[in-house]
Amino acid sequence: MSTRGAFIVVEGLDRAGKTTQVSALQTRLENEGILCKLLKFPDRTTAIGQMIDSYLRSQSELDDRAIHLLFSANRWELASTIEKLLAAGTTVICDRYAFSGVAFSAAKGLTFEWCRSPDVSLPAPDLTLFLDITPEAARSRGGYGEERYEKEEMQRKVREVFRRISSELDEASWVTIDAGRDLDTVADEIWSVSRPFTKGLSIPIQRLWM
Ligand code: FDM
Repeated sequence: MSTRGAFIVVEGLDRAGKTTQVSALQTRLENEGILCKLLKFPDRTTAIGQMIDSYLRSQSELDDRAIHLLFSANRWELASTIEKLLAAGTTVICDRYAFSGVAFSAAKGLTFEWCRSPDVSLPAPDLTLFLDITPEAARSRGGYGEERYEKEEMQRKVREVFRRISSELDEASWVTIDAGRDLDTVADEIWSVSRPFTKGLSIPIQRLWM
């Protein structure tokens, strides 16, 4: 098999600096001349994404399972794009993915197994960077925003589910980064962990939770 691009997912708690770090990683890749594409979930631009956006901004109400399935459908509508990019040798960086799906819905009380099922067989990340921050550090960064899940109690529960996901995954593909440190230190660690993956991979694209 010829070399393909790597699929790198960045997950994290609110206030962990995820958006900043994802764009710093993209800049470093581009500076190295590595072809890369940045994606973000939820992708609020699609028809499904607009329903998700309205729910997150509390402009509509949806059953917990219905919104969970919409988040998953939003990934499925981009799954073939991700596969094509990887096959063409592009490194795909993704701001949130299926792990957020499980973490937020399980934090609301849905079972872990039920939450995973609609995402089974999506393209699996080769590397997931989990930007971890304590609720106390998040508070010291100015607290949370206005959207539905941006509340301290919810973030605590989400963090617990992320920890469970981390304990059940292969250590090589899931790396927890202490995002409570200064931005440059975190960016350097993200780069040193990601760099080996950017040289291209010769293994087939893996499938989630199979
Ligand atoms: N979120 C995100 C979910 O609940 N499920 C998912 O599958 C995904 C991808 O949506 F609170 C939540 C996480 C977050 C919100 O995220 C929107 P951004 O990164 O703030 O746009």
